[in-house]
Amino acid sequence: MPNNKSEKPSEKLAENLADLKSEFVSGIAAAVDVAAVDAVRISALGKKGRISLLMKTLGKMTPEERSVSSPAFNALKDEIAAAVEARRKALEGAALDARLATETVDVTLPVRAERQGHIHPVSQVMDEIIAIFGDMGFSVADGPDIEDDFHNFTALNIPPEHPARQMHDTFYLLEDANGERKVLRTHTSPVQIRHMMNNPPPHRIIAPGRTYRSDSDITHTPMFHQVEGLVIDKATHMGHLKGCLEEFARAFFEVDNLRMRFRPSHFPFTEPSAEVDIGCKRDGGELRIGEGDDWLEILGCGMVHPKVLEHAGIDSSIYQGFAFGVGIDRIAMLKYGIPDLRAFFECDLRWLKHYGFVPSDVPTLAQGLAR
Ligand code: 2NL
Repeated sequence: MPNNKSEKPSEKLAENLADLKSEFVSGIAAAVDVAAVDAVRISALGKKGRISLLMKTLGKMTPEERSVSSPAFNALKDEIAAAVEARRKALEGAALDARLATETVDVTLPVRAERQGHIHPVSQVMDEIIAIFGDMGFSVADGPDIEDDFHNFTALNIPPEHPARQMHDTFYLLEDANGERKVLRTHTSPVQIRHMMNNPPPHRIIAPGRTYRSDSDITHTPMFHQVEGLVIDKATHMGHLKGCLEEFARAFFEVDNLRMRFRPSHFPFTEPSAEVDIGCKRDGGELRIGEGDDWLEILGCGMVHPKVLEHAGIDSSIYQGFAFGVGIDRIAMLKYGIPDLRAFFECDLRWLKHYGFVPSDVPTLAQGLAR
């Protein structure tokens, strides 16, 4: 660097500061990370940094010298501080971009097998039942879990003194402002009552859903699942009921020549009423559906009681029909060999992985209900 005596002191100062500046600027430009930028900052602006030391010389200068040096030093200090800040920002931005690049998720990739969720057997069986009855021309109806006394009991010809109404069977809510006590529906029949009241006949519906009874032991849970079916038309008879339920049971249990029998029974909402058994064989702990000469009860059914039709606003001198009710949890256990009902509602992922179904295998009659 030329430094001859002909130079004025101010020129010499300017040249020295320019050298210092270019030294720091190239140091800052060469810094590859935030730590390196910080090292340059400390060497320039830290307590013992070169620029800080220059600032300290101002005190020993004459006022004339200081009036030239002070603005020059401050300008240098500001420029270096700004350059440090700019480089730090750039490096931090680049570091963030690099980190984000390593963390990108390609949402279009297929699900990893070990991360795949499973369809609960209850959901699977509901979908199977909907597929079977859908194929027979039934629609799916739904309604509230919290019901009033009329839709859950009275409309179904269940008299006030009937044991099913009593405290130990039904979950009652607290009295509302009108003194009315709502209930958690004890069956999905109220869905069908509502459907009949809100739509003109004929009717061909199923009502799957959650139901509630105050009952808890190895074969009962306080919340369980049911599907009910209802067919109402001018000439619907017991033969239609038998054909419909035979078709259902054969499709559901996937046994072509399933033996079935209809045993006389009693329900307040049907007359006549029957319980339906299917043929099975019990050898040891194993149950084989469609073989042997044993019987297994799977559902209840009957011709809808005229009083129920009248409660639902249907003229029972013109219309008649049948209804049935199936416990979904129980037939899921039977079909898929699941031993313990209570495990259904424990949300154990290992259980679900074992007994659950692959979401993409949607049940259809054409492709087989479950794979
Ligand atoms: C059973 C028995 C049954 C019905 C449910 C029904 C519904 C209406 C009118 C008449 Cl709206 N009946 N449902 C009929 C007979 C039996 O369920 O054992 N379920 C698990």
